[in-house]
Amino acid sequence: MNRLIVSLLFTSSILCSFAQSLTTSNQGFKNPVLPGFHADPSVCRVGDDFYLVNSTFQYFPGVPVFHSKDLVNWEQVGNCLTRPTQVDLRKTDGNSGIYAPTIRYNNGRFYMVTTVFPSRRHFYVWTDNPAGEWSDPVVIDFAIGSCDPTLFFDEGKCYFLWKEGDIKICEIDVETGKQLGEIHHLGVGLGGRYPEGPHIYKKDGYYYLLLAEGGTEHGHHVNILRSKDLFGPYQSNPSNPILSHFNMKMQNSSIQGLGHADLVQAPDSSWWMICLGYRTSAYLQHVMGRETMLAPVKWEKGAWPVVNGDGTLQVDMKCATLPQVPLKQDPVREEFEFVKRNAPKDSYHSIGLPMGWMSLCDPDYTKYSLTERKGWLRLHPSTTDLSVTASPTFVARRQTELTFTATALFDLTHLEEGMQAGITAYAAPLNHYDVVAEKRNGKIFMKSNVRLGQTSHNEKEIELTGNQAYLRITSDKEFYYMSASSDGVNFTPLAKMEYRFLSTETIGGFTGVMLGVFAQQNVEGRDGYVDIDWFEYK
Ligand code: 6LW
Repeated sequence: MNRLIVSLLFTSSILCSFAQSLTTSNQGFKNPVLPGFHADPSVCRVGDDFYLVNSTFQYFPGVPVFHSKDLVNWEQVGNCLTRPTQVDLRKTDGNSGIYAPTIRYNNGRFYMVTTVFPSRRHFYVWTDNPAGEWSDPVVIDFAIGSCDPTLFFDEGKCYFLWKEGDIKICEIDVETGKQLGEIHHLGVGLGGRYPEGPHIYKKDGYYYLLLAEGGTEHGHHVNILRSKDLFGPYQSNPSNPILSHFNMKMQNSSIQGLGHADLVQAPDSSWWMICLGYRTSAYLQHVMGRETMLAPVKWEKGAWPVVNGDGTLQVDMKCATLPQVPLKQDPVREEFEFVKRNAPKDSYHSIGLPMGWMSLCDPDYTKYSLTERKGWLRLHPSTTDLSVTASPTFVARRQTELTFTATALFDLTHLEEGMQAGITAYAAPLNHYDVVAEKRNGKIFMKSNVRLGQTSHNEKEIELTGNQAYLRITSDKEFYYMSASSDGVNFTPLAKMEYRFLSTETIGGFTGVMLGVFAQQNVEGRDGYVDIDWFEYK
């Protein structure tokens, strides 16, 4: 009888997994797989689990950690840099802070190695649980300068690579970060601008060196070389570049700037490449920063890898995928319920904000509360203005689509005279479009504020009726539109401003527009504050 039950159970489990494989689509996906400002992606696999990290520059917490079972559907499970003792981001901006990270796994430990600017110090943190807290930094003290470090584990040894003029490599003691052995030079790829983002893979008796060249603009592309000896000399793939949109075929693609890639093999032995790219809008400019893209790779034994057939990728990818495991979608309306995490007091995670929300530089956690009024985000204003390169009272999530509507509901009962609070499409301290509620002579006004370089302009303001303010920013790929309402139904247009003046091409730097809320005041020591009931993004 038992034998019969066991065989029935076994048969049913086979049928279930077969049925499951039929129900979850193995066909096609949309790029970017991580939309919005998710630059410099790096990926690794442990068993059936993929983990991916991105650069974050002046934003804190730094280096988000994403998890996936299929490389298409990703869930943010943590951040590598959550404590000010791990990294000093004071006064950093879109050209400094945390540059490209690499995530690797070895012997039960995850490692994330990166570089902090302006010191250009390379360091890594490690953990055995990527969704938890990561270690304090292990600083690489023998190599200061440039960026894009990576780790390569081979035959029980750990190698540290980085770009400093050319691509350099040396063995390190992974417990201490100390240099072991001499520094070897792996060249500059094929001689394109800015050889960077190196990674090494060992396959079929070769060491493969993958790197980006051309700079992270339209000329960006990826080359691969190989050698039988880890320290070279490396021979170039005759079919380089293996990934590029810098050609006539892709000159009109809505995705440009492909580069900074990493390769990973799936449990079914298929190979995949993640990389960065950006989606252009008007004037071939982009506002959302560099986003994470995915492409299939054909990598036969002893052959060179071929990315998606011809080294290009599309928004609508038609290729077969791994069995897709759809994830719970982010809520359209963030209700600011406190999220309990096993985090120490000095971790940003102790504030209880949902994953994906970030502040600037070195935030004062006491300015943010999800517990003083349950279900509301309370912001205590600071005298640090949004237009200062520091840490204003500000928290934001990425703009992930070209067109959107972002609305937040503010309770301004405790807004003091001279205080301001609002919603912002923030690209940089001197490049943001805001809808601001301000208390003046006992009355509350809602106004647009456009900050562009040395210019700050308030186009229009209306008086608030009551204490509940609905502040809104929408976009249509040409303009951002600022509007406000006292009842959440009738919105008064206040201003519109060109998309392009928040683009990377206009501002420079390496980040993308963030949509968030802020509070500021012109004098210290006031005990006013604002409460935000929800933030809706669709
Ligand atoms: C990063 C470099 C790059 O260090 O841009 O696109 C730099 N690639 O690899 C900043 O993201």
